[in-house]
This record gives sequence, C-alpha cells and structure tokens, in this order.
Amino acid sequence: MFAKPFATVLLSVACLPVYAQCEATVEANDAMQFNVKEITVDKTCKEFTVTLKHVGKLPKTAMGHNWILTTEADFQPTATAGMAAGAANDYMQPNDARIIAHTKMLGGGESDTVTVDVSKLAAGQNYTFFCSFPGHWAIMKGTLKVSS
Ligand SMILES: [Cu+2]
Repeated sequence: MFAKPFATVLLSVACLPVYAQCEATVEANDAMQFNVKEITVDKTCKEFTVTLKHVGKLPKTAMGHNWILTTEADFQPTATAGMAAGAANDYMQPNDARIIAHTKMLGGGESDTVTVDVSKLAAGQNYTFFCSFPGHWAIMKGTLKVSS
C-alpha cells in the first residue's frame, strides 16, 4: 500500500541538489569528552542547529555537560565566570553577553538542542565551544568556524 508513495519520496530526495548541512550533533560522555573537536558552519546557513547528547549514565550533579559557544578570546573568562556562578545557574553567569549560544546542563541520557544565528558569526573568526561544568572546560572544548 505505502510502497509507491514512499519510493516517490525517496526519488525526489535523491534528486535534490546538495544543500549545506546546517546542523551538528555533539555527544558528551561519562569520561568528560566531546566526540567532536571541530565544527565548520557553512556560511550559506541562516541558522545552525547543535544537538548535545549526553550519552553517559552519570547524573548532572556529578558529570553534567553543556555546550556553550563564545569567541575564542571570551572562552576562558566566560568559563571562569560560570564557575563562580555555581550549580544553581548551571555554571553560567546569568545574562552573560559573551555567550553566543548555549544548551542547558544535561545529565546522562538527556539531550538538548540550540540554534545559532549564523549572521552573528564572522568568517575568519575562531569560536570556542565548551562545557562549563567545573574542571571540564580544560578538556571539553573545540573550535567552531564559519566557512569562507
Ligand atoms: Cu561537562
């Protein structure tokens, strides 16, 4: 019954021109690691969506992970301010203008999605994404760039 319409859908998808991938999935685990170290955003994307998946089992209080985007220069001061803001604020200084985008803090098995407005990103500028949980951001960080 459904075979014919399904085949038609498949065919039309296959015939579409190749569009830029305007999304990325980042996994974080109980070993305090992101599985992605570098993200390149195609400049033709209007919005870029990042999904963070905590694929571990530990609770947020012991092994919480988030995904925060700042410029490379803002990364360390933003992470330090987040630590001072404490667990009640998910280790983010409230209303911190340096934070371009962020997910919420996740425990094992949870996920969250954030959309980045690509018009706020500059080509040629390096951005840093990191987890602001205390002790994590020295290891849990990577680079995001806009393709030129
Ligand atoms: Cu973390």
